[in-house]
Amino acid sequence: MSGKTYLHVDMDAFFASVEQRDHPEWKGKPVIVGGLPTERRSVVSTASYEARAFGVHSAMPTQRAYELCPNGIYVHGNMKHYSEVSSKIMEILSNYTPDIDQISIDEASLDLTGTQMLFGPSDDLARKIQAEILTETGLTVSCGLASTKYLAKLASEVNKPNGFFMIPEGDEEKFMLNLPLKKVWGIGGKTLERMNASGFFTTRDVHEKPIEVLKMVFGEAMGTFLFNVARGIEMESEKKKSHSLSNETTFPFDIKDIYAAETALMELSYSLMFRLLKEELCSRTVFVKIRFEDFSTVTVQETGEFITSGDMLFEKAKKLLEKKFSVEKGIRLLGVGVQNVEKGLEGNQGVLFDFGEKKKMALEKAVLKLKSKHPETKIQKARLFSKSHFSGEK
Ligand code: TTP
Ligand code: MG
Repeated sequence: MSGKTYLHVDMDAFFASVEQRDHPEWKGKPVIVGGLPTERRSVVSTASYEARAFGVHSAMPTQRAYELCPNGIYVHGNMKHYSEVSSKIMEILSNYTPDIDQISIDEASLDLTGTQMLFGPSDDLARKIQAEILTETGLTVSCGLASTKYLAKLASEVNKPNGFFMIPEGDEEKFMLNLPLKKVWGIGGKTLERMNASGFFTTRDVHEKPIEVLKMVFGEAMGTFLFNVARGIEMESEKKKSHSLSNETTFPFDIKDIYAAETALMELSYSLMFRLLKEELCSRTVFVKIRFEDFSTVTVQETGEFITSGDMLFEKAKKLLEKKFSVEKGIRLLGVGVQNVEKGLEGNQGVLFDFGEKKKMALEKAVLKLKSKHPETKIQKARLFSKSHFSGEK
């Protein structure tokens, strides 16, 4: 097979574990981070494993959580604090490979291929990393090891919390065939319903069907995905073939302040731009996805000239956000993305970009280089706040 080794790292009940660490009297108790039960329409950001035993989980309305777990400890989250803890964890991880992909605030994928000469067998290293994170931060983490990024993520979920699972090379297909359909990452609730309705209940059911049948029943993209995933084949081309790239974040509280929303949007825009530059992709179509506190979701998009810098992406995204923002409706999730992605930023830039944009792009490329060499470096951009027409007080 590929000869590659990926380690997926995912902190256990991250926000709740940080709270339990900071308040030792809460250890072993059901802790629910998010809104308080008295706050109408608030939702659970995450719950400690003790609270999960009552059926409480992320994104559940806090009032429902309270019905299930009235003796739980309900606390507001502190994003800034969790980000700091996250940086510390990412710093530890980056000591073992420069090839690290931070997937979310508490998850990262490490390419450990070739590090065995330096650090020994990867399963030993995974356990060493778990121990180091525990010593340094007082938090537990679950790790998965496999020959693809995708399978390593699935492996990290097998023995959660404080778990470790390795899919030995050659066992990829066997692992997938024993995985319940709902655990297949990429099969959401709606797809699962559709699959069940068409008589697919296990990965084995998928595996038995020829690709043509899967494409016919589920469409070209989903059919191909299912065919590959049931075989444990890395969807190598998935990223390249996918015509959109996006970044989104769920807030621990619903955001009602435009400035906070714009700041989050800026971070999302910049990290998305880094990905575009890294993969040498370009696009003309920007979209912003907003999920409001009542879970209604809107996507607004606009097609224009090629996006050539993080600033440009952010400015466009900000305008789209402004179209849908309302102080009356808190924002639960915010995302920014690009569609109709094309290969070949390099080839296009000469004709498409003016000098100012070129300079900006060169700067961002330099920052990107620095970032990939030193993933621990936090590159932050001072935000020049341009007054938007409804930002009011600032
Ligand atoms: P997850 O890694 O999905 O969850 P977790 O770390 O709490 O639990 P697990 O042991 O299953 O990994 O998300 C990381 C953090 O992101 C989580 O602690 C809180 C936040 N989050 C939300 O705010 N809302 C959400 O809907 C989800 C899924 C996560
Ligand atoms: Mg986690």
